[in-house]
Parts: sequence; structure tokens; C-alpha cells
Amino acid sequence: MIDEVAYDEERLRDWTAGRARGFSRRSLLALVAAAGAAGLAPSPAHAADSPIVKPLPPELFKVFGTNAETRWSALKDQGYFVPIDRFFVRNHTSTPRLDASAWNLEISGAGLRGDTVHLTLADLRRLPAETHAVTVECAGNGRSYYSSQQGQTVSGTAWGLGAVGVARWRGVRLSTVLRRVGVRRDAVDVQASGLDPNYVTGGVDLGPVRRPMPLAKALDDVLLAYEMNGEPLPPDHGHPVRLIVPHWIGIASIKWVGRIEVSTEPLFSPWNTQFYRLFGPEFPADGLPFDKQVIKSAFELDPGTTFTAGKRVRLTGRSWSAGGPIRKVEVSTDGGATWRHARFTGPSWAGTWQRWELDWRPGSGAYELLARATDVHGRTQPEVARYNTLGYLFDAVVRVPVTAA
Ligand SMILES: Nc1nc2c(c(=O)[nH]1)N[C@H]1C(S)=C(S)[C@@H](COP(=O)(O)O)O[C@H]1N2
Ligand SMILES: [Mo]
Repeated sequence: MIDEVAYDEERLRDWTAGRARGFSRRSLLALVAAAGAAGLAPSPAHAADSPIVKPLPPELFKVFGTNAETRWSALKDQGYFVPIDRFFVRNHTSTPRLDASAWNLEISGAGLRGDTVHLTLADLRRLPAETHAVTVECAGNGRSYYSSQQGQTVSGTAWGLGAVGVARWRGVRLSTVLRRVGVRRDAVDVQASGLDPNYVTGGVDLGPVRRPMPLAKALDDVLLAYEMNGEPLPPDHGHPVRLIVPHWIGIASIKWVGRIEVSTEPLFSPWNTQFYRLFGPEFPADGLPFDKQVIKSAFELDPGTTFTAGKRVRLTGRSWSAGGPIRKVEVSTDGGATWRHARFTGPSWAGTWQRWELDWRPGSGAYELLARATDVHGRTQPEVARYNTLGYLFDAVVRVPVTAA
């Protein structure tokens, strides 16, 4: 296991002390000044063409500018994996159209034993391949519930619970590639950069989307993925190659990877200093860094659904935790007054979700449905999520209004 908390805290100390190459505290202050009243929340301008390539029919997606969230009702009667046509998309700018035959991956940096190398997709495909079921979830998934359920003001995309998906990702382990290229003993961090357009916010060009991770994580379970659910990676999900970083927040899984830097000193980017930190009254002034996801549950229905009164309905849903497999899921159909255990359906692969169901016969009226998961380590969903101004890591039990008539 990688001690992510220790890593995050050490990087925070480096950064606060001004020992930051790549994205210093000074550049952040300049950025904050430039952003002014606009605040720090990402609010990219709309591209002229659609920023997302695949169709986004309203029965499958809710669109927020450059992003699209999966409707949970669109996962009912689907299999374990989220099909590509309904997998959520989180783009800081827009999906680039990359030609796989012209693409190559540059691996460089002081942490390499030799010179910069370039690998083509054919090079990667010649290396041993692995397929893993992995959850990709935006750190801001569930953000809208900070305001709608907790009455708090947060900034960023107002996701419901649909900024998450589980897919089968096939590719080569990053460790396989790094070991073949040759990494020095004193290498420290590994940072992938995307080939999508630079992210510009508040008039400041933050450069390509990128985020560092410790070498130990890069050598552990990270994949350079070129297939999703048995298909070549589609344009919106990183074609031709993306990182898949199990258990970590979605931003770690850099899409459209063009370059990987291996450093002998700590690396910083706006995506681990300015964004993806917990800011707010409970947290240090420079924000608390985090990498790992939390625990959540969702019903496979849209809020506001109307059922037929007196008729049995099978409620279905999914629960997931980055901490480990789900041990139990409790469901309440009366706003939290009483709880019943949901029945698990089908398998659950490590680090991904558990599907469940529960039968219910509502009389006519208005109801609030709640689902609360607990993982094997006893971590359970709280009633209230820890407030932070950017609205990350919402893990509280969500109240879903429905009616029966
Ligand atoms: N190059 C690049 N990689 C990226 C992003 C991006 O905008 N550009 N968004 C990140 C974020 S915030 C998330 S949550 C995931 C979303 O992956 P998906 O769009 O395949 O669902 O991709 C991550 N990788
Ligand atoms: Mo994200």
C-alpha cells in the first residue's frame, strides 16, 4: 500500500515552504489575484464545436458545459460495467481528435537512467497487457448535495451522483513501461500531461492538464490503458491512451497522455495545489491535499420518479468505496426512520461497486429514499459530508425524493 496521506502532507510542506518546481505558491497567488471575483472554480468557456464527441441524449446524460454526467436511471438493467455510450465525461476543455498512428508517448525527466524515449501505440501493445475493472470517479461527484442537502455554498460543476463509472480497462502497467525505460534510485514523482487544449481560467493559462503521483503509486497498480470495455479507447475517454489510477480521484487518470515526466524532486501542478485540495474553515490555509476517493451509494433512478401506488417495485442501486469491498447496504424508504438490508446481486470486484436490490410496495404519497453503505473496514456513509468550499468528496447519505400515485 502507498501511504497517500503521508505523501500528501509532505508535498504540502514542500509547497508551502516554496520548494515547488512546476507550480509555485507564487504562481498560485498571481492566479488568485487574476481570478478575482471569478473565484477558483473551473469555469471553462464553451468551445465552438461540441467539447464532447459522443452523442449525449437527455435520457442518458445531464450536460454541464464541457462535462456530462450519467443519469442513474440509465444504469438500471445494465450490466456491471457502464457502457461507453453512457459513461460520464469530465473535460476541462474539449476532447481532442488524436490520430493513434501519429501519436507517441514521450517519457523524460531527471529520474530516468537514460535519455528521453518515445513509444508508439504499437510499442505499448507489444508489452504484456492486463485488464482490470476500475472505478473512475470525479472528486466533485455529488457536489450539488452540499447545497441542496446541506445548505452550503460550493463552487464547481453541480454534479449529482453520476460522475462515476466502472469499466474494464486494458493496457500495459505503467510499472512495466517505467522498468523497461529505466528509473533511477532517487526518482521521486511521476507526472502525466494530457494532449487536450491547455486549461485557461481567470485569464491565466495553466498549461496542459497534469497531476503528479509518487513513484511508488506509479510502480504499483497504474495502467496505461488503450481499451475500454473491449473497444479501442473512445475519443472522449482518452484515445489513444490514458492513465487509469485505481482508488484515486478521477483527475489522477489523465486522458490523452502525451508526456510522462519522472522527476528526482517533488512535482506540483495546479491540479494538486489549487484544485483538489480541501479548503474551508476546517482546513489549513493552503488546503488539505487528497488523492483517494470515498464511499457512496446511488439508486438506479432519477430523483422525482413516480411509482404506482400499491404495486411492488424493485429498487436497485450500487454502492462503492475506495477503501475496500462493500459489506452491507441499508435502505430506508421512509426518510431514514427505519432501515432494511438490501440484497446483494452479482459479484463485486475489488475497488469497484456492489449492486443491490430491495423490494418495496409504496402506498400513495411522497417519500424519501436513502441508501447507506458500509465497507469491510467499517467505514460507513455519514449523515453530513465534511464541508469544503470546492465541494469535493461528498460521501453523505443522499435523500432521493420520489412519489407513488
Ligand atoms: N487530459 C485530461 N485528463 C483528464 C481530464 C481532463 O480534462 N484532461 N479530466 C480528469 C477528470 S477531472 C476526471 S473526473 C476524469 C474523467 O474521466 P472520463 O471523462 O473518462 O469519465 O478524467 C481526468 N483526466
Ligand atoms: Mo474530476
